[in-house]
Amino acid sequence: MNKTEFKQSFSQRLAEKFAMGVADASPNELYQTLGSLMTSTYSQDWQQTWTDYREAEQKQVYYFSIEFLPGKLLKSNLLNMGWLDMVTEGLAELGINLDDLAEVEPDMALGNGGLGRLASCFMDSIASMGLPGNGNGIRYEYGLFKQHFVDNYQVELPDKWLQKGNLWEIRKESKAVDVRLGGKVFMSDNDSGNLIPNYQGGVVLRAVPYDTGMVGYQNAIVNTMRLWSVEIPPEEEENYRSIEDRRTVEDLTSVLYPDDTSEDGRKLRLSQEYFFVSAGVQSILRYYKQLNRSIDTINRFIAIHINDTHPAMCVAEFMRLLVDDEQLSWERAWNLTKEVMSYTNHTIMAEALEKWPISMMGSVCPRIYQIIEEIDRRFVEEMTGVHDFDLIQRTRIIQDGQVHMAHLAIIGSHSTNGVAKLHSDLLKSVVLHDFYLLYPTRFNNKTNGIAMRRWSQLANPALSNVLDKTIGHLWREQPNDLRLLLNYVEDDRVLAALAEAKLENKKHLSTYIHEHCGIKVNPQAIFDVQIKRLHAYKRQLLNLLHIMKLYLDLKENPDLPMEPRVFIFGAKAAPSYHYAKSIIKVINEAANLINHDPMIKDKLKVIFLENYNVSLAERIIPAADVSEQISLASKEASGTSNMKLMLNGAVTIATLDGANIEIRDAVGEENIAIFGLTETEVYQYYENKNYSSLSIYQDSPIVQRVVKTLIDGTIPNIVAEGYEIFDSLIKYNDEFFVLRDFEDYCLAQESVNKAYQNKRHWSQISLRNIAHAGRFSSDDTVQRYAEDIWQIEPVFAHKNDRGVEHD
Ligand code: F55
Repeated sequence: MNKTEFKQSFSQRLAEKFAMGVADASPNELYQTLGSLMTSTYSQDWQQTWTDYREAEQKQVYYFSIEFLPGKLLKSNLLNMGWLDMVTEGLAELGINLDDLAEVEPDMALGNGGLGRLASCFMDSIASMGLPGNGNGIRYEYGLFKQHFVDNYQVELPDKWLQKGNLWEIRKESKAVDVRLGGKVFMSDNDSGNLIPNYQGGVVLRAVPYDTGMVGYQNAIVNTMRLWSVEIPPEEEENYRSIEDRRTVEDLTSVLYPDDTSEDGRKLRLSQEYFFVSAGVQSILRYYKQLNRSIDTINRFIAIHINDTHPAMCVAEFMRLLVDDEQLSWERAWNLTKEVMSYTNHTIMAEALEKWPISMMGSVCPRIYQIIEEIDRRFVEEMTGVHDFDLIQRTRIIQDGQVHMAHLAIIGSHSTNGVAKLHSDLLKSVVLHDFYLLYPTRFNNKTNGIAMRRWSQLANPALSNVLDKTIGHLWREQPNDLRLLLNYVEDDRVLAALAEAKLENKKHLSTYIHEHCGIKVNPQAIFDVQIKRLHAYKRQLLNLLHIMKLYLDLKENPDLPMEPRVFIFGAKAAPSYHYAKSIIKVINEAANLINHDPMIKDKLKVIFLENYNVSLAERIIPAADVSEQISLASKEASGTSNMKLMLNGAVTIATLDGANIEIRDAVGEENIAIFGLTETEVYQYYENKNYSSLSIYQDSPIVQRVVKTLIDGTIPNIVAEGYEIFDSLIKYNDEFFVLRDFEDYCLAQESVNKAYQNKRHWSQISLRNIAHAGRFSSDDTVQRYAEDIWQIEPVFAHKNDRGVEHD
């Protein structure tokens, strides 16, 4: 389609859908029109992709994730369709600004943070690499809560993202499957002497899939993200007369759990897990059976990926279908299951390792529980005599009345991976060490990556232009080409152009800040950014304490030589995470104090932006000068905002944690500010039990001075919160070593301050960060999953083998 044709089709579609001309239509009507033109166009490729995969009988991967966080789809689909420029110009000629339409689209926020966003980056990359892969998840009626600040406290509001409909999804009623929940199960022999389950009681619910096209980057591939929604089967209507009965069903796919570490043990969450696992696995098997292949070869056609432990019941559900329905022997079914399944671990925080009481699992999915018991029994039997008793007891699935989901995922799969080098090493040496002894070859690393297209081309057109002019446009397809930038590290024109693009982005963000917080910030100041979920281990508190130090220093000496700084936060706290919410309150009150102190002028500003989400990330990241990656070493599995910020030219202040280490290796010591304890030092403290935050506090006047601001009235309106945080640091011995790292952090901050004084030098550091960011492309990450774990190939490769051309 060319621009003229587009304009014509667009006006025609608008007339058909809304009986209107451009002049009368609202942004929403224009958005709906454009969206419908897009979906009807890529639908042909979508259908063709399905057909190609089926006809080529290609091995496909199904990425099971209880969260997906795609954000807005309009512009990324336009980009991937190859339509972005044409549509931007065409609409402009019709007097329409594409960005106004993009504003209308609600963020699709079916995830909490890093894990969900990673799943969506992978969906984009899998399609863009032409790999046969599908997402499988839950279509939550309400996404992650919307965050408001009232009296500087976080308040949560529901995210009714489907209110105006969702034009990207297709409801596929004909692909629905039934999922059984609750009741009891008894095994008995059937006529041919096979054991079969007899179910009594419980409910049968309908899982209806809503498919969203995952448009590959200009390659005519459209993969599928399938999200399941619960319904009452029409034939069961009479059993659900009361509103209450109906609500129990509807609740199942109603809300995303807003907690990103600890499971609060609710039965509903476990039911959600089984619901999307069962629906997904059943629909995969139904598809496979259409191929008319022996069930014994299913491992050559299907791979199932378990994204964190939430879908770990895939192991048992797959066994159930092979053993109960397909009548395979346990041994045959078990070997196939292990070959099909693979698992990614995303955390080392002990409290986030999922466990379910056996009574609860027995009541939600009794047959699954039986199967897990049998897997556990056979595991113990197989290991007995080979490994020592204690090791077996520590690694078995069922322990102390609980089902350990990570154990199920590891035992029932052929691959367990971590998400950054350090994290994968810690899995082997500490967190999952016992399993490493049992299955050394199952463990591997897959460092996370990011969808370069969204986080550079879409989010940062100013930088993209400079890159095109400097190194050509091949980096858009081959992010490793960004290295060509290194040839310009001494080129003043390029350095100035990069600085100019950054300033432009900072001006845009300043406008947004002014509109949303009523605060004027100076775009020439250092924009220092920490954007991630609010968690004690991520140490937003460390950032705050340093800000308070700067504030006190400035109060003492208003002429302190210091580059003006704007500290920008974006973070949601889980609604039940009291401590994290206190940190938000305290940062907000400190911000209020500092921003309105006439002595401080514009040397220091603190901005906490409300409702951090994917769209806000796309505004903040291109404007960042400094990237705060300051988790306690060993606690952040990888981090991915670190990669996004680096790609956009921000300089990282980091501990040696997660993927920060790989960023340091990529850019070199001189282009990153590293500080703090190493993971080894942290573990030494644990071993020797000799950390004392109190002695640090007593020995360091500066630590004392800063920490006291929490309780001495310096920051107004935080009596309870101030004491709570003060106590966490002093009385409860500072679990995340904030005080231990404080002075080193201040030194790192000072080195950043110094470096910024020399603008040319700063631009050079920034350039080197951009130049080395290509290695964190999720295209490469999924390629490694495809080769090492899933054993899948791009559809083109397969077709070429058979001499079929792809158009
Ligand atoms: C969500 C729900 C539960 Cl119950 C547990 C965890 C989560 C979750 O969102 N975890 C999460 O985001 N983990 C993060 O995964 C990222 C992608 O691998 C990592 O970069 C990050 O370090 C890790 O914290």
